[in-house]
Amino acid sequence: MRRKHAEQYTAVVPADTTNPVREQFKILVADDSRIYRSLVEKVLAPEGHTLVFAENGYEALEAMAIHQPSLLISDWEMPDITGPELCRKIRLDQERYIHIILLTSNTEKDQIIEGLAAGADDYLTKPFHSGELLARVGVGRRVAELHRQIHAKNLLLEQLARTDSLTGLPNRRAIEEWTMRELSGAERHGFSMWLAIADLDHFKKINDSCGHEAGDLVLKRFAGILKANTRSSNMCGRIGGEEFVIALSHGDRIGVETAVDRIRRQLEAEEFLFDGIVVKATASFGIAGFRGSNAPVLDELLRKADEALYRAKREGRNRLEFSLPLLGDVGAADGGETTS
Ligand code: GH3
Ligand code: MG
Ligand code: MG
Ligand code: MG
Repeated sequence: MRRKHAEQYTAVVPADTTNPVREQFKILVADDSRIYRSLVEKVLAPEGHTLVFAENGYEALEAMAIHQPSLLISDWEMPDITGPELCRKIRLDQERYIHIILLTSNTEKDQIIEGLAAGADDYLTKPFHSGELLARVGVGRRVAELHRQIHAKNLLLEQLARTDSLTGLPNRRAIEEWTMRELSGAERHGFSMWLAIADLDHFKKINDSCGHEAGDLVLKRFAGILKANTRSSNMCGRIGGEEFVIALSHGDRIGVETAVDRIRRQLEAEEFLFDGIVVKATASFGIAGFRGSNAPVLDELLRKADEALYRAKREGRNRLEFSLPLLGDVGAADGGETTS
């Protein structure tokens, strides 16, 4: 019933298409007075704002969830909950910040203080002056735009904090977060989880003979191979200088061996031309896995993979070695032989 009302009073005013920022600026007007709703509409609609209307507090909360407006203009007295109560509910629940202007017929300072303490950012007294409403909405827009910019920058920073700047691959932190989640999923749902550490062979030599930039190019090319070979259910990343990780879920040992060896062969087939000289690069891989209950901590899986990697280096490089048996009570039944 309430939903029907919310829709009935939702007047989406055509936005100014030449101004994308303004187009996105949604204003929710909550007022039980039809007269005041249309007065606000008359002032704001010509400005090109997108307006949504609610005629009580609960309709306003519903419209907030559906339309996610940037600004709320709320009446103080409404039949179900008051404007300050609405503010308090919004400030409790909302992750996104919304700028709130309270409309009140009461000019008592105590009431204004109460409204601001409840979470309102601004207030206007009824009957309002249309120029003042426009000006205060303008302030709200500036604040909302700052919030939007901060939010976008935070998202970017979060992304950068999890990305290796040279290769664009997930970094150690991102790998740790992903694999820890995946390990607990593997424990709960009984699927296997594998971790391969890849380490470029004699990489120092490439740096020493061709220069650091050439080394960087090899790292980027290898990252490209890893990306191209990573299915959506898996993950790869760079954990250190010339060390990378490939995390694979759900596969069996043969499948993992096939997938990792494909990566090994693709790098082996690459030719790098530095100062007219063809340079080749290879990598060694150490693989450890888990299957069963009581998942290991990530460090334990990494340590096992590292042991296998050292075996691959000792055995001649450009190869892969498994740490067997797998960790976990089901994985232990998977046999103890090593493959290369
Ligand atoms: P091994 O086969 O035993 O792994 O030999 P390696 O030479 O690859 O191993 P080592 O650990 O001796 O050398 C790793 C080198 O990786 C040394 C370091 O300068 C280089 N390295 C680490 N990070 C970067 C990077 O970001 N760019 C470049 N170009 N080189 C890097
Ligand atoms: Mg009212
Ligand atoms: Mg290394
Ligand atoms: Mg190396």
